[in-house]
Amino acid sequence: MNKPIIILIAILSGSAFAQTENEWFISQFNLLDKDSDGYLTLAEIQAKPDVIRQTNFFYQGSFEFADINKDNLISQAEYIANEQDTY
Ligand SMILES: [Ca+2]
Ligand SMILES: [Ca+2]
Repeated sequence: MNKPIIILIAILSGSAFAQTENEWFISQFNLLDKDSDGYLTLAEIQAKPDVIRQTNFFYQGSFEFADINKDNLISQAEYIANEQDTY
């Protein structure tokens, strides 16, 4: 009877880790989103070089790369997808 409980704990702790990682990305996103409209503009990103240094935006052309739908805005989903990419 113990086995399902152990598996359940393993699943829960796995998702808890992913949750923590996403929460970190969202907290960084919110720091960058100066007008809190849920999107990052290039100006908003350039305004926070200290935050950007800790993200995947810290290289030339990264804004264009992260902007998947090419609307010149980085949504929270686009931001998280870009941060989850490892180079
Ligand atoms: Ca914004
Ligand atoms: Ca976009």
